[in-house]
Amino acid sequence: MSGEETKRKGLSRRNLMAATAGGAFVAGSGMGSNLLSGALVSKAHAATPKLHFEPGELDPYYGFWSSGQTGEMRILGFPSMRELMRVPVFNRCSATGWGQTNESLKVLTEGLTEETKEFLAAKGMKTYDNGDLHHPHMSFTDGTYDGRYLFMQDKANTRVARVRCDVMKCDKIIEIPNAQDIHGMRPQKFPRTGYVFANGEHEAPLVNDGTILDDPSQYVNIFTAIDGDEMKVSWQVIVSGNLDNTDCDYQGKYAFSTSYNSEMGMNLAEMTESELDHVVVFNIKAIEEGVAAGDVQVLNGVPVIDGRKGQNKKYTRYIPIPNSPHGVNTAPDGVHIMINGKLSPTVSVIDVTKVDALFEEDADPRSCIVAEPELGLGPLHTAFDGKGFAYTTLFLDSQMVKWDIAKAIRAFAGEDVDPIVSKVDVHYQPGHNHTTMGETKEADGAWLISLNKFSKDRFLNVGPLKPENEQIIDISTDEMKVVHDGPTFAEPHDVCLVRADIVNPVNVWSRDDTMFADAVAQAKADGVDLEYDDVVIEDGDKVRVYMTSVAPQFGLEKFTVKQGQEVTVYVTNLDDVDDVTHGFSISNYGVAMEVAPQATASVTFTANRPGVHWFYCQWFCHALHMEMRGRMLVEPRKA
Ligand code: RUQ
Ligand code: CUA
Repeated sequence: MSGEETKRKGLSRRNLMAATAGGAFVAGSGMGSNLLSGALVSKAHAATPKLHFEPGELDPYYGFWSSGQTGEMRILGFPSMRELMRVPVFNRCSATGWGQTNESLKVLTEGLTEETKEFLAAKGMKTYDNGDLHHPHMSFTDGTYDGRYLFMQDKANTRVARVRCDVMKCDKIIEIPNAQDIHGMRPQKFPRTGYVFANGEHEAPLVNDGTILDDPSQYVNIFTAIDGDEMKVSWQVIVSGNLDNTDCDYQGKYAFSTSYNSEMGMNLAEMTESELDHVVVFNIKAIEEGVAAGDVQVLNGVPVIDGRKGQNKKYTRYIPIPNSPHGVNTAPDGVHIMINGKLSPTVSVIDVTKVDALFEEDADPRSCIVAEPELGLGPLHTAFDGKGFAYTTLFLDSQMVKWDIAKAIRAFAGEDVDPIVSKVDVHYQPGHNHTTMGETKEADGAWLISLNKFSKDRFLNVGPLKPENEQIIDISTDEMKVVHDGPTFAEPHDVCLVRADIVNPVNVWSRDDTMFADAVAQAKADGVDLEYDDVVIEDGDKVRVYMTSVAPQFGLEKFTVKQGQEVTVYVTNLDDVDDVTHGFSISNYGVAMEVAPQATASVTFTANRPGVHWFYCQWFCHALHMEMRGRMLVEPRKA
């Protein structure tokens, strides 16, 4: 139903929304028992779902957002765009103490290679302080989100992280050896995750120890399969050309990665020289067999397969694609994979049922391409509504284009049909776009969001550094309509929009959670019961302070240490009530951490500043929150 039609019937979209407000949100289906007449109800199935939410009303979707160079993951309610939480991952967080608590430092350091640990130690660092998180994706079971984990990569320091969806905290970060700068990353969709596939974007010598320097002919790029349950690298593949984005099919057979630098150029002119770049197809089963058969070199403990052009054709195939392709997006129909052209105005459509044939001798590598519609300038990413339509961002045109996949296939076969349904301006320069559940077999077509790199004049001016802009688009009719502008800080590349019923976090920690297992073990060794005892244990140069907390009091009103001692404070939050989080901050010591209900958190520091230092709860928890404090007395070292 177009806007025109609705007006003719004297029923504006606003009225339609009002008529359905308060009713349960039913994605893309009939609006149920609303006030509309029977005739209008049947037409109303395509009406705009609810965008505005009353105070206290919950969103129908979670949005898990990346934050680019900020390095954290953000959780928003969608489509209200209310920011719910920031989950620190590769960054530091002043509020939660991520990067300073022992629990977070374990996550941030245990997955680093020995070489990186040594490099950082020489700089006086335990882990990196920055990250560049582009792509958050939820784990899958049978082709749809399963609410277990979120995986995400760090382009800046070649890492992959996992966030537990039960507590919404990062529990694993691993550095990917041999590869350089992980960009594209996707979890396996079928039968389950399983693997997390990760692309090394930047070219480097395979053993990058300085032996080879300015000799690009010896550079390679590495594709990595990570075991998402164990968070360990399973295997890697050396490829020709670089790797940008990746996605995989719904059969569990193939992964696909774009390469914009098939030239292996070292500067812009060289990287964009060739008219044709490629997509690499990874044959997962053949690679697993090759690894099992020992057709590998083992580098840094990882089996590495040679999948370069002209090598073992059973492992990889290279499909020529015009000019610097970027995004890879698998359609919910389970058949089509969209390769977004970037410098080419086209999207190349791969039919996965034709990919088996590519691995036969003398196969035409382009024989799996079943459409290549010309859509506009700068196609970067494509989203789907589960109804046969695709939505592609046009970076250079600052537009979203809606197109018909079946018509594009017919046009490619020679028929005179135009696959383009409509275009809408977005503001400005869109990168990723997303539909609700659109990266799964359960794509519901309720909403589309465009993640725009520039906001320019859309908001109050905040100086030379401007926010990005995220726009929600109504796709209930053929003509798309921008219905929401949302400024956002650096830089949400990507998001996954997950139906709320799939995600079920807990309200309080379980006392046997692995996150603070080390603290529990240390307490046990010290004969301390974390849930009852408030004690100070001196152990040579080390002091361990064990403290409970119940709003509005810490278990200790003071503790005394000697200047120069290494102090570890363990705080256990005994409050068993939703949302009663405490904090622990020591003034002028740079110490702060979050202690959520039923959690233990710990922090270690050297007491090198004598005097009276108040520790206080920095998380507002009670009417007497200000009084929730105590003293750390640091005795000066005797001269
Ligand atoms: S990439 S704007 Cu880092 Cu996801 Cu395409
Ligand atoms: Cu406890 Cu504020």
